[in-house]
Amino acid sequence: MNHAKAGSGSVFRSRFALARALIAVACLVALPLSACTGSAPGPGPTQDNGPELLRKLDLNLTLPWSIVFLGDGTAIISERDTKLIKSVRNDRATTVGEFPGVVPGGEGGLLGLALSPAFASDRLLYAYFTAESDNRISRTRLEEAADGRLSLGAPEVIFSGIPKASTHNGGRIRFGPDGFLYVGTGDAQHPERAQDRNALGGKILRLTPEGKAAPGNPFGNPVYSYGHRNVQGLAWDSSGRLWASEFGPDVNDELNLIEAGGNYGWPEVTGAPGRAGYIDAKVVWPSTADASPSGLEIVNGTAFTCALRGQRLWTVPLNGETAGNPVAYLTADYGRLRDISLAPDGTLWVLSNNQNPDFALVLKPPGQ
Ligand SMILES: [Ca+2]
Repeated sequence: MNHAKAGSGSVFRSRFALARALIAVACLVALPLSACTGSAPGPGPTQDNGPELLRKLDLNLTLPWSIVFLGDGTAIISERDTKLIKSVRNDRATTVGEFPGVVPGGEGGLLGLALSPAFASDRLLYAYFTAESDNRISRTRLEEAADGRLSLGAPEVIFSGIPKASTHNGGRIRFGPDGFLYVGTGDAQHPERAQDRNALGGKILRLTPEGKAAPGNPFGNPVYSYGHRNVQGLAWDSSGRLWASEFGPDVNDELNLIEAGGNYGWPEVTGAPGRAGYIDAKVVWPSTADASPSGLEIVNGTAFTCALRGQRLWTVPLNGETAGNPVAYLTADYGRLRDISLAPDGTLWVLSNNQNPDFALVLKPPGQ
């Protein structure tokens, strides 16, 4: 499970207990509504302006983890445990191929996908996956035959050494508007790694397309931000700000606004306690039973994040650097939701995570 107790010692447990108590008090007396209302959202500005479900695609998927789109609207999907890359055209899924080198286990396996910003010319598909001894990123050409059939070329490992474990493997990858590859990692059950700027666990990394530390990184290494527990979603707003979703421990799932060099607290603090030296989350879901936010997308000033344990789609109105009151949709109607991605036709596709079997929901975002 995503929310296995992370702290193995009493130090962590006591800190969480203290954090819970402080947050409970703060929510009663001081913090703005947005930081406290995740468990019982009231009517918000987007309440009557939410996404509209257009159709459910029974694609017979098995634990899909990530979805990206080619320019022609073809969906490319990873399946965590089967190690398969699948494509969806005309509402039907086809196996493209097995991604080499994947060793599934627990929450690990074939995880995040990203397309090269120059995909039209280089046709490179990037994948973050769990291997024998680590989590790593490979890229491979996504070849297309004259008849339209897709296939995978020979993979090239561009980055390795991200710690793996049965839980907290991170796995989301996405190219930013600056052309660099951002990577969400997890602490892999070693919370202390998150505060070590020279360790790869519990971070957002920023890499060149070839897998080197991107120029301008705050610490002269691959690390872009730190103090994360298990980053699961990455998206940029229309002004180029990076937002990230993250699993909390048994409390305090987070939506964060990411700054280069920022310390997001784990394992010292979670949520938004206002402690000096740590950046507060913009949205805190006090109960992970309501959230466990995974894939993240931002459309027309609204952040959409899929909830696994919470079995719903959360929407959060963004206004500059401020996040408003989260509002839930699809609650418990479709089970666990894993990833969300904007298609070229302006629809939002959501992947389920139920293994019975899994499907995609096609939504019309508000304002489209
Ligand atoms: Ca945090």
